[in-house]
Amino acid sequence: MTKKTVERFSVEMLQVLDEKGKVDKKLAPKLAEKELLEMYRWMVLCRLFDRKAFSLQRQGRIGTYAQHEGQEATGIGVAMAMKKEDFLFPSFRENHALACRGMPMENLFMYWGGDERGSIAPQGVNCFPTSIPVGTHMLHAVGFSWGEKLRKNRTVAVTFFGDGATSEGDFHEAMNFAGEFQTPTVFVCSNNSYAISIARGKQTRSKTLAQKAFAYGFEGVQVDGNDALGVYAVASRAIENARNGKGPTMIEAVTYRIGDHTTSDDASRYRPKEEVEYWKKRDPIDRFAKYLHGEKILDARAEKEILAKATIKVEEAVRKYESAKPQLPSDIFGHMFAQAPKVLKMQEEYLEKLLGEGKNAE
Ligand SMILES: Cc1ncc(C[n+]2csc(CCOP(=O)(O)OP(=O)(O)O)c2C)c(N)n1
Repeated sequence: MTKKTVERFSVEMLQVLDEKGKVDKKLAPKLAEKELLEMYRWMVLCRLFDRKAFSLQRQGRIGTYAQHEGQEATGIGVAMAMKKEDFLFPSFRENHALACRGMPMENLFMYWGGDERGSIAPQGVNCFPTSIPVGTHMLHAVGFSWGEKLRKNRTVAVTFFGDGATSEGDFHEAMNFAGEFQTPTVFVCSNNSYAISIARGKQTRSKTLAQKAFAYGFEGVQVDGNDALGVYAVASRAIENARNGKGPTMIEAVTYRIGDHTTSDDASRYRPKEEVEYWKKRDPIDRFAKYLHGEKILDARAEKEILAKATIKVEEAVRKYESAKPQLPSDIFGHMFAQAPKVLKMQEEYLEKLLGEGKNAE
């Protein structure tokens, strides 16, 4: 009888910028000053967008909203590593990545305001709609990227999902297919420590989430998800590998959701205050600002100016969202099927009739 080890794996964790904003120059990606400032601007803008959306929800001006505060480095680090031709398949916490990829912020407000037209990406903005069902969109990303591979296009599909999504069957089907068919897919798990009230430790006995990739035959890496430079570095490598026929990668970005799960949650009922405080000290934007200050790329005046400009942009998006014409029944029914099933057609006609008669559709 013989006994031998047939497989071993190890998971690397990358951090380029530490909690104090100190950079590891050997690991830092090559980014010009202009690009670093761009990264900072996007993170600031997205944080303002997020806080505004929360406030609009509290005033009844949009519906339920999922905040991404604390996760900006993951969203922006990945989005900036993508090329224009690549496609984004977001979950519901990726307003940062969507905005950075060119989705107008008024569209995002529209979407969260219950207006389906918000999901329509302008021509040339390669973003699939936000997925509320947990994990289903990973399969779309894999199918899409497989198609691109068969067509010999060099497009990469990047999909975001949470730690909780790794417990879904769809995640495993998507990962298995991607591994077997070596699709150009990058799986980005924003491990923000909770799936609503279920802590990461209760989700799976796996030491890391990244290691799940090894079971499907490809690489899984961990990165400090609050370190925009680290995220950018691992995402760039994964995306270029996918583009060059080297197959998929799974990135586990270790981060934290500072806010509630959504505006209909109260995280204080299941999370200790000290834990939130611990993560607030690891804020991705503060850390990046410290780094930029140290490098003399940013000063207090420029910081103020960036904040002021971002405020104007967000307010302008709110104005556009709130001044848009109300949607028509065809906007509500028109986006799922090329040919609507009979039952949907009947519902649309019924709604049109009621509205025509000036009655409340309820
Ligand atoms: C298929 C499916 N099951 C359940 C839900 C309800 N649900 C919404 S968000 C969520 C938790 C998701 O957690 P995670 O994947 O960690 O993402 P996060 O919310 O932390 O970003 C659940 C169970 C859903 N939307 N879709």
